[in-house]
Amino acid sequence: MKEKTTGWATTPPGERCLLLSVIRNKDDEWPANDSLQELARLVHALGGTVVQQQVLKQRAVQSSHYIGKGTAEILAGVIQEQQCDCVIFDDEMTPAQGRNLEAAFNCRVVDRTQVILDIFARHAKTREGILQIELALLNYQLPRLRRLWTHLERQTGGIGIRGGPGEKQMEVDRRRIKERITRIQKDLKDVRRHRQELRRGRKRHGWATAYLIGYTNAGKSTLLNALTEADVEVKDALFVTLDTTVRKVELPNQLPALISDTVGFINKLPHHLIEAFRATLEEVMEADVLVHVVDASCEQVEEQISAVHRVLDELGIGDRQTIMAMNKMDTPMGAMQAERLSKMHRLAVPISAKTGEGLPNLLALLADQLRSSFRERYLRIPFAEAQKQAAIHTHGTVLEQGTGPSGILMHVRMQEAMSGRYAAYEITQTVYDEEKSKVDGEYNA
Ligand SMILES: Nc1nc2c(ncn2[C@@H]2O[C@H](COP(=O)(O)OP(=O)(O)OP(=O)(O)O)[C@@H](O)[C@H]2O)c(=O)[nH]1
Ligand SMILES: [Mg+2]
Repeated sequence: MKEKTTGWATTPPGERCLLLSVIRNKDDEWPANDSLQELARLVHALGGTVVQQQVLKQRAVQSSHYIGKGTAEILAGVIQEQQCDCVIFDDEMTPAQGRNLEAAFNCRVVDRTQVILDIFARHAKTREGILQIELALLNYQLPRLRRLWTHLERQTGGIGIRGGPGEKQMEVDRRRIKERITRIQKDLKDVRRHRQELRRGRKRHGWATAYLIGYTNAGKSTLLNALTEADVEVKDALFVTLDTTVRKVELPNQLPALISDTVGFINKLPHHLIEAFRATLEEVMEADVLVHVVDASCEQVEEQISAVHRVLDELGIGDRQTIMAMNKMDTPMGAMQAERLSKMHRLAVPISAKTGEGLPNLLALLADQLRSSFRERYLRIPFAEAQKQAAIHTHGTVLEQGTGPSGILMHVRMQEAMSGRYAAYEITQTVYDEEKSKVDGEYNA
C-alpha cells in the first residue's frame, strides 16, 4: 500500500545522514549505542541513508553548541568528507543550539524528535491523526522558525522562497502558524466530540474495553488481527499504526468486550507528540484493562518495557493494573525471554500473535480482569420510578428482572463507574432473594 504523506515531513528521502549521540559519562555508552541503532531504524523508515553513527563523550553540557566547539570542528571535517546532507542528534536540543550547529557544520541539523515527528507525518491517515500530527509539528517548529528560514535560504531555488526572509517575513510566518494552530485546535475539538459520543454509546451498552498498548513494532496490530476480524496493517517498521481501531472480541465468559489497537510508544517519545495525541491516549486511559504487548524477541526488551512505563507515568496512569502479553514466543530469543519475564510479573502470559500460541491463556486472563472491573448488583426500583428501567438496560447488562412487593427487582452487571448512580437502589442479595420469593413466578431471565 502506498503511504499517504501529509506533506509536512522535512526529511527528504535519500539524504545522507550522520547520527550522533552525546553522553555525559561512560556508563551511558551501551544504552546510547542501542538508542542510536533505533534512531538508524527511524531514519531508514524515512528513506534516509545512515553514513555513520557515533557516540560522543562530552563531560560538561555545552550550552551554545550542545557539543564542544573543538569537537564540532572535527565533525565538520567528517561531514564534508562523507558528503553528509544532514546530522541527526539522538536527543532534543534547543532551537539556538541547532542554529549554531548548522552554521558550524554547514548542513542541516535535526534531532530525534524531528525524525519521529516526520514518521508520524508520513503515516497519519485519519483526519484526527493528520490534525494531531500537524499540531505537534507546528508547535515544534514555532520556536525554530529562524533556523528553518536560514536552511531554506541556503537551498538554491525551487521551493518558492522569494528574496531573503527578513524579520518581517518571519513575523508573518509566526502569526500564520499561530493562526493555524488555533484553527486545528478548534477542528480537533469537533472530531473529538464525535469520538467521545461514540465512546459514551459503547459504555452505555455495557461494553467492557481493553486496549493494546506497547512499544512500537511489538506486535499490537498482529495481535488485534489474531484476536478479532480486524484487518489492520502489519509491518516490520516503526510507527505503522497511528490511529485507533476498535473491534469486538469473543471472551470465554461472553462478557461483551471491545479491544483496541493504538499508536505505539518509543523511548524518548517527544513531549509535543504526547500532548498532541492526548485525546487518543485519553481513550487508553479510560479503558477497563490495558494489555501491554511486549516484543520478547528483542534484546532491549527491558528498556522497552521501562520506556512504555515512562509514557504511562507521563499520562498519569502508571499505576494501572496491566496484563503483560510477552509476544513473539515463536522465536528462540522470544521463547526464552517471554518465559523469564512472565515469571517476573503477576499478570503475564507468553504468547505468539503470529502462531496463535498462548492466545487462549491471554483471553482467559483478559476475561478475568474485565469481570473484576464490572460488578454484579441487586437493585430495587420503586414502582413510582419504573421509567428508570430503560436507562439501566442501556447502562449495564440485566441478568434477571422481575416484580417484588415494593418495586421492580433487577440483577445487573455494570461497570464500577456506571453503577454509582444507582447506589440508592442497591439492596443485598439476601434481600433480593427474599423479595423475589414473596412473589410467585414471573421471573424472566
Ligand atoms: N516472529 C513473530 N513476529 C511477530 C509476532 N507478532 C508480530 N510480529 C511481527 O512484528 C512486526 C511488527 O508487528 P505489528 O503488529 O505491525 O506491530 P505494532 O506493535 O502494531 O507496531 P506499530 O504499529 O508500528 O507500533 C511485524 O513484522 C510482525 O509480523 C510474533 O508473535 N512472532
Ligand atoms: Mg500497529
